Amino acid sequence: MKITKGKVIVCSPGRNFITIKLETDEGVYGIGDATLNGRELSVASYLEDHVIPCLIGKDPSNIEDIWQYLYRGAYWRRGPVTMTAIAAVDMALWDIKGKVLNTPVYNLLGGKCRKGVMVYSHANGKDIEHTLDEVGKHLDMGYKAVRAQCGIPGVPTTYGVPKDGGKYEPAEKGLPSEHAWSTEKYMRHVPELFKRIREVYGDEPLLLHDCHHRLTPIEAARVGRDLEPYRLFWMEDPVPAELQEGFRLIREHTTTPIAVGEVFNSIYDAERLIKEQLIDYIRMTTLHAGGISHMKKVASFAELYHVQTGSHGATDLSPVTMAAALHFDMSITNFGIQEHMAHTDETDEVFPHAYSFNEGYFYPGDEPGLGVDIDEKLAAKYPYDPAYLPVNRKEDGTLFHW
Ligand code: EZ4
Ligand code: CO
Repeated sequence: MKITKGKVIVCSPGRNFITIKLETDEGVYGIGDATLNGRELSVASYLEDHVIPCLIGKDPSNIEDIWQYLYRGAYWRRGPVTMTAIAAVDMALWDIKGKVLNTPVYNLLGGKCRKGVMVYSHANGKDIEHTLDEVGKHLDMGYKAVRAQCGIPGVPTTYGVPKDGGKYEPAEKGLPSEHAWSTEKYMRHVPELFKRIREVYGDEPLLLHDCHHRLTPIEAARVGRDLEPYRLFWMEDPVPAELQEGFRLIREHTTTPIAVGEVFNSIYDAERLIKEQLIDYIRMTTLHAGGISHMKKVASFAELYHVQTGSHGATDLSPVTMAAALHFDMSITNFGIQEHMAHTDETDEVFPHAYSFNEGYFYPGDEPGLGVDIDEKLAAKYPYDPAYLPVNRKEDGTLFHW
């Protein structure tokens, strides 16, 4: 069997997505997600100009060999663009293998470890009352776990909170807009949010919160400690994680579980965090961290150190990634939870998929391969529409982490 053709499909059904489609001489094709929010076209070029030409004529059965060819063979290792491009190819190859063997990808990864994949959704509100309503709506929809984010009094824009009251979407059209931030105001406000959620909805719902890399270790230690009475499932991205050692200080001060990893792209980004048991959940995804093949290694390594997975699943990860993540989540023993942010109807129409939601759990479906496709004709109706994540400044104008 040989790869005969590869193409990159750029579309924007509600937001921008990059998709690779690999075709073979036996008529079977596979698809993979290559979306890197705000840097989409760089991955498209990486694939079109440098990866696809090397794949033509290769046997798509040899997934690990192709992975190594693209990783070691490029000489330049790691980095979000490279690892997203490799991931896209990897997903497409697993999709092809499943279709050829007429079995869902989770079967190829060792089979099902559980009945379904527990997901958490997002409740975002402009203030505490609004967030309380949103938490209630998601619990009514059947979600067992909800991430709560809330506008902060005196701060005009906050991560996770839509400006216009519509659905929250991290990328905004046009060039990057500027947001403002006050750590002091945030730290005063966030414990009140979770106090109120527990008062209204009781102890049972699993509650999560994303600090979005905005704190220092000692600030994160304080937030973790202040939130202990409300028993969070996790505190996400407490600090920027370039300095893995920074997590030790947080760990020494709080029992609030810690999750990190959505911007990681290699097992080496998490090596110390996992080995020294400085985190509880590793949030790397099949999309930005080298595909299913690399994530299997991350999960196996994490398993040794009591670390569970908590795969990133925001709207900038296409339904192709959602499918890949669900097959992967089903197949590993140390799965923790999967993020889920609903795509727009336009996105779901462009990417027909077998996965489904019921009472807080997602199911990958039993179609051969990943069980997701792209409707290329429909995709062509939604051309690329430049959009960027915002940048963030402190109140005095200092450029800060978004
Ligand atoms: O800001 O995916 O947990 N989810 C997140 C996301 C990220 C976006 C960045 O592209 O933090 O909303
Ligand atoms: Co996050």
